[in-house]
Amino acid sequence: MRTQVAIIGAGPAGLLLAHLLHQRGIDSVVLERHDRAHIEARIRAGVLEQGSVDLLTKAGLADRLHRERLVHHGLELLFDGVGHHLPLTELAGRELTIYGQHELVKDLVAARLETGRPLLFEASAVAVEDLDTSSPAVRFVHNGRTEELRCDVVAGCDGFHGVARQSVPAGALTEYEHVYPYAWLGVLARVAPSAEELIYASHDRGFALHSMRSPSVTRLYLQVAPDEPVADWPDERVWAELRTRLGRTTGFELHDGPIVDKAVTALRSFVVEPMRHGRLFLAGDAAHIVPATGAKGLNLAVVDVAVLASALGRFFADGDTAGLESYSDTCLSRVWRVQHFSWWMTSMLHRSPDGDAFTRRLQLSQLRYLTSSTAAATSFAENYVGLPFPEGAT
Ligand code: RFL
Ligand code: PHB
Repeated sequence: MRTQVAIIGAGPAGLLLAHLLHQRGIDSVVLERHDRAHIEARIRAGVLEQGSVDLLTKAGLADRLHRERLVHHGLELLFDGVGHHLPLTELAGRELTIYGQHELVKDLVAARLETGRPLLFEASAVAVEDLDTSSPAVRFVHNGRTEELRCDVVAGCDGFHGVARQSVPAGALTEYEHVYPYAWLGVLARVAPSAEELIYASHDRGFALHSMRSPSVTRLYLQVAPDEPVADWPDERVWAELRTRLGRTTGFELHDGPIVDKAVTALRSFVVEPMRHGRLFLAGDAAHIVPATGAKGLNLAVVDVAVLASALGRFFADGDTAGLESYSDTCLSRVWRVQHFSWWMTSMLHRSPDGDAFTRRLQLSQLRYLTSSTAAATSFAENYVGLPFPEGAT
C-alpha cells in the first residue's frame, strides 16, 4: 500500500487533516485503531473557538454544526457563593460554540467517507519506520494481518498514548510535563442545563464546572483525587456534591436527570519539542496535552492540522519545504501560550490537596481582581475565546 500522507488516528486532528489535504488534491490513508461506533460515541470536548468554527466552515464541514450548536458570549465565575458574569464577546470580540466533539467526529467521518478516500477502522499502527528517508512507512495490524503503508510523509495524529511519538529515536525529542494532584470526574446527564452559560466554580471543597451539549443535555465536572475510582461516585453523591460546589448565597437550582456517561480524567500539561522528526509530523494530543480547564485541546489540534495542511500543500505542489521547516515553531509558539493560560486557569480554580490557606487566599484575590478589573477580564477573555490563528493556518 502506498499513499502521499499516512495519517495515524481518526480523532479530530487526523480526520480534519485528511479533509484539508483532500481539498488540496493530496492523497492520504487514515488508520484508526478503534471501530467507527467507538470514536463516534467518545464523550470529550465541547467548546470550540470561533477560529476553529471559521476554519471548519470554510472547509465545508460545519453545516450541521451551524444548525445544532449553541453560541455563547460569556461565562460565569463562581466563588464565595456569588456568580460573576464575564462578557467575553464584549471584551474580546469573538463568540464561542458549544458542540460535542463526538458530533464533530461524526461530521468528519461522514465527510471522509463521502470523498471515497481510505479510512480504515480497527487498523492499529504498531510502528513508524524509515523516518529519516523520503519514503517512510507505517506498519499496522488490520483484520489480523500486519501490513505496511509506504508514504512521503507520516502525520502522527494518534493522541497522547499513540505510537507515532514513541517511534522517534530516543533523545531526538524533548518532553515537558506537569501532572496535577487532582483529576476531573465528568458526567453527561439527560437534563436541560440549569443556567444559560458555563459556570466555573472555585469552592473550598474543590472545583466544579457546569457545561452543556444541547438544550436537553448537561455536562458537569467535579474535581476529584487523581486515583479516584468512579465506583465511589454513585449518581446521588455526584448530584449532592455538585449542588454544594455550585451553590450560591442567593440560591441556585441544579436540575438533575439520568446520568448516561461518567468517567475520571487526569489533568496533565505536556509538550514535545520539536513536533517533527524527519518525515514524521506530530499534531494534536500526540504533541501536546493541556488540562481541560481552559477548553483548549481540540482547538489546538485544529490549528496544528491547518498549519500542516497548508505546509504540505506547498510541499506537494512544488517541493517547497519552507512550511514544513517552520511547522513546529509556528505551532509551538501558540501551544506554549495556551499551556500557560490552561495551567494558570487550572491553578486559580482548583483546591490544592493539602488545603493550604495561603494558596486559597491568593486564588480568591486573583478571582476578585479578574471579576472587578476590565484590564484583567479582557486578558482572560482574549485567551479564552482564542488568540488569532497563526499566518498559514487559514
Ligand atoms: P484524539 O481525539 O485522542 O484522537 C487520536 C486517535 O488516534 C487513535 N489511535 C490510533 N490509531 C491507530 N493506531 C494507533 N496506534 C493509535 N493510537 C491511537 C485513537 O483511537 C484516537 O481515535 O486526539 P486528537 O485528534 O489530537 O484530538 C484532541 C482532542 O481529542 C482533545 O484535545 C480534546 O478532547 C481535549 N478536551 C477539550 N478540548 C477543547 O478544545 N475544548 C474542550 O471543551 C475540551 N474538553 C477535553 C475536554 C478532553 C477531555 N478528556 C476526556 C481528555 C474534556 C475532557 C473531559
Ligand atoms: C465541556 O463542555 O466538556 C467543557 C467545557 C469547558 C471546559 C472543559 C470542558 O473548560
